[in-house]
Amino acid sequence: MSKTIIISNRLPVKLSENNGGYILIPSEGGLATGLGSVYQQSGNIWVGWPGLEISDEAQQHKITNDLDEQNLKAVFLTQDEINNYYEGFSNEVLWPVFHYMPTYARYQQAYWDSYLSVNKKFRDSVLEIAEPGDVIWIHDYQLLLLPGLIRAVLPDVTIGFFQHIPFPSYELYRLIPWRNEIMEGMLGADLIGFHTFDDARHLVQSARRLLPAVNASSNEISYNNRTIVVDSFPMGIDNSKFEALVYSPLVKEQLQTLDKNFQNIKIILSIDRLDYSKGILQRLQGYELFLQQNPEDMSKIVLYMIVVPSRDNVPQYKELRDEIDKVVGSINARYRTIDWQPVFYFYRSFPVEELSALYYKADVCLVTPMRDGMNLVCKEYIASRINNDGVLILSEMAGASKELVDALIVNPNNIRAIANAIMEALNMPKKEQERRMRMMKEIVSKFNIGHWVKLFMTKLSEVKQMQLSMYAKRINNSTRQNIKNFYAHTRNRLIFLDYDGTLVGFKTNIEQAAPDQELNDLLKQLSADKSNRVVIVSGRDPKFLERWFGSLNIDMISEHGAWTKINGGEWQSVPSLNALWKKDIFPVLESFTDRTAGAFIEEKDYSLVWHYRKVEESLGELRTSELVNTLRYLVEDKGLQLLPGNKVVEIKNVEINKGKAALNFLQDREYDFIMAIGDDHTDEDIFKALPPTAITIKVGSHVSAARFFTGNYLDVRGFLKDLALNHVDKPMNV
Ligand code: GDG
Repeated sequence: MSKTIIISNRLPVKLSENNGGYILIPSEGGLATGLGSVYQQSGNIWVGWPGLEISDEAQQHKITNDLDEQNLKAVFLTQDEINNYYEGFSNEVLWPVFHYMPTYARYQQAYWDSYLSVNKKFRDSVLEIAEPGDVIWIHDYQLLLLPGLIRAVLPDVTIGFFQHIPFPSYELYRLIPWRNEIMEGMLGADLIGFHTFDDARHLVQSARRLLPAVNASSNEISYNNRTIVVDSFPMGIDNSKFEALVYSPLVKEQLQTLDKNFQNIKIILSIDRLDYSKGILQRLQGYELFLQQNPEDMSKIVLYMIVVPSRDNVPQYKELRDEIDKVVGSINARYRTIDWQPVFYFYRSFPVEELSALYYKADVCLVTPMRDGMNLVCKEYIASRINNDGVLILSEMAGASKELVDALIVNPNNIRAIANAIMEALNMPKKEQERRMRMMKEIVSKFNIGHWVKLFMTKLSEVKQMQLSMYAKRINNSTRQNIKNFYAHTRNRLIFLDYDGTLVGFKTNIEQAAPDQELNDLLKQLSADKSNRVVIVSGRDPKFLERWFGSLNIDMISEHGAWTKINGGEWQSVPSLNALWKKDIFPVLESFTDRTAGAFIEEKDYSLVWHYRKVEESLGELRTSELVNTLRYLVEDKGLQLLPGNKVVEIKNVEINKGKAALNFLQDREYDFIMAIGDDHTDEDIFKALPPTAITIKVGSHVSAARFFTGNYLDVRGFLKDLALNHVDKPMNV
């Protein structure tokens, strides 16, 4: 039976030394709770690092057995790996760049080497248990290479990947020296999830710009003959746990102390791990500005600030900690009175009951990261507000701001805006607090952690289904064999072959797409068979086709059907075509070409083509959509057709159509084998025009009227070679 394997850098338990041995302490984190329902089911498993270096083999063995009972599997890491893969590449390269702080990044080769080798270590551990029908869900930036590494060994396995931190825009991502390897690793997944749509959009754009083999439309990427879906799945919390905590005796006790210590004082709460992405210093500045601007409010409020220690052996973190100490010290020194101090600062972690009491007690929660994938603290605050009061001030740079729109949203760099938001929060009428809090609670409770897991898993299985339905059309070995057998038993064959993208790859320079020796030999071989009538159907002009195929025994359709050449005769054009319209359209294309470096116009007898294959991608797309809008009405008035294609926009007479041209070939003879292969949407006209028994094959995409599809021009060549060899196994119908 198939199983689900969850993989993350850390297991949902932590090893802790205890009397010379070890004990396992369960994690209280939201992810562990949410995925508990998945990995604890019999047969399923969670793979990860247990959080401590264990070098002794006997200990490793014992821990492995203990973990096994809880459906957990450890990947043991050495201190060197922890330093280079985890602290190094993950936290000193990926973390700063993905949080838009590239100046903190240290691109060291040793970090990368270790990152690659540890990802391989995780792969090997997974391969010990994974089987082809399994569902694998990989988490976060420490394991970006893992989807690709597993895919290389188990090509059909289902892989989901979720990244908990932001994915930056291309301009940031491209800074990483190993950006292509990382992108290829991620694209090993079937479904890639982020907290926000912006992150998803950034990944799709980086993939398109970095990997030439990537084709992408909205949130679908087609790469290496697979379709990968990229989507947003905003993660939630275990809201009922936080609601229930407020009623627990331990929390009640904490509340009594807080009530006693902060009588008639409003608490502004701030909780973060020590990190430069959290905007802690700017928050303090905002608070200080508020104090300066509202001296009458002093002594009625405090900032209760918890910073949880993290990575403070790393110089940048140590500096940040020292800086926070200094700023807090300075604010307290400047504004404190004999019975009041403005900032209560704690540099340590707290038991969850104390957090719960603080969430319940705080009048305002101040969450202003410079960048945050989601931020769960703000959701925990909302869940703990059982009386529906309190105000959340939230940075627009946190993923959570996309959902919690009823918070007071601030730009964390805008110190004045933070000060003003504090002012607004402290003075907000109860009714307004309640209105906002109720709306936010609805979201936090509906989109909770269980819902998140369900949404992701459901989508993952839908993506797999979608891929399978594509595979039904993909030319697999058995379809290929059937077509070969059919071919071998027929004697009157008509074969339509598109040229660019079907028989040769896509070239930046259109003149470069000349046929090579292999293709020439193949076409010669195919056309030498007396049973075959081979027709090249292209958008190219007659001159180009004549130059490269004129000497072969093949027929040709050029300019998408405007011209035809049969049995080595003269080129014939479709009767009554006119090209007078070109003089009106040409100047429009020219004005776009003048504004767009790299663009050029190709003039054919009965069509004009605006090419942008050499233009910077996004600019090319922008100009094309402008061009299409500009020409739309002009083209209709003149009875023309506008055809956006692969890095081109073509304008031609409506009567010209590859399908119509192809049908002419069917009139003079009876064929027992008809086949058409093409890659762009002008070929769709042929696929639709041919009888349903024809073998129609789309190259590079499954969205087509064709019956089958195949990956790229190399697959087409291999397939045609196979046919030409004409090997017969057994007769079969296709
Ligand atoms: C990544 C992304 C994304 C904090 N202090 C204490 C404590 N906490 C708990 C909070 C909360 C969690 O830590 C912090 O929440 P984050 O949202 O920052 O989560 P991370 O795992 O650090 O970060 C982030 C998240 O993944 C989920 O995808 O939201 O953007 O960076 O749950 O309650 N818990 C206890 N004592 C503390 O002192 N017990």
